[in-house]
Amino acid sequence: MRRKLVVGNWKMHGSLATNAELLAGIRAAEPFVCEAAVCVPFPYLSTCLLALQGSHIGLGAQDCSAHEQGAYTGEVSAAMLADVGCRYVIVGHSERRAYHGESDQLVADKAKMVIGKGLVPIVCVGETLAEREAGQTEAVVKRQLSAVIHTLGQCIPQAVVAYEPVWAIGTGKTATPEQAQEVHAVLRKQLAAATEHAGAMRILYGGSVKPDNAAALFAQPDIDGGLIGGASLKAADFVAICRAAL
Ligand code: G2H
Repeated sequence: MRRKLVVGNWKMHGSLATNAELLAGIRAAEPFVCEAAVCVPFPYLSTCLLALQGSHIGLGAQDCSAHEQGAYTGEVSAAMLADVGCRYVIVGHSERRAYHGESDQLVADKAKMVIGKGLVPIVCVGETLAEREAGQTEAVVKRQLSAVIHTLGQCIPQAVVAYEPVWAIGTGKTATPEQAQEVHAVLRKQLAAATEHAGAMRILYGGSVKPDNAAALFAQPDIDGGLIGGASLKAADFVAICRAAL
């Protein structure tokens, strides 16, 4: 039995004032049946951790360096994220792959670094609209996950996978529960070929998840929760999505 996980990905949104209000709103609705976490911008990690004291809501970051430490101006290491109290780190979000040219191997290296520091990587995979229309969805997500499987080796069960079809991100177009389940089943099968623990691994869906579509997505057998962007910025919406994850 996998406990569902709902993760807010705040992206580049928020301020000290709005973050405090948002977290207070979410905390007021605890406890949740699912596990919940928020992945916040780097400058707000420590204040959000303080705001979450005594809560079961986990804290995460949205990216990290693949390097251990050193002369990498502007980068943030996985060790630093562990040091400031993170539990999760999103790696390979399609916005990182698209705007920062992150390769499958770089994403896999980041995931390895995250695990090495005792944190949980949320590894994102997903196809673009052009790839879907060309019938390449399965090949693309398998290629992206394959790099992670090979790089993590025996550690693969320590990762969370997130399927985020790029055409559904922030567009209001959600994959239907059936479309999402189809890809999740492909990913589960690929994980099963690599580890006997695939049945215990969580595969999240991300891409325009809202209070009104969350329950149907989360009811699919291989969908173990969600990575939530826009709807995680409103406490009422994020809480409703957490409550839909049973
Ligand atoms: C996909 C998702 C969060 P949104 O990027 O990772 O964002 O829910 O706004 O589509």
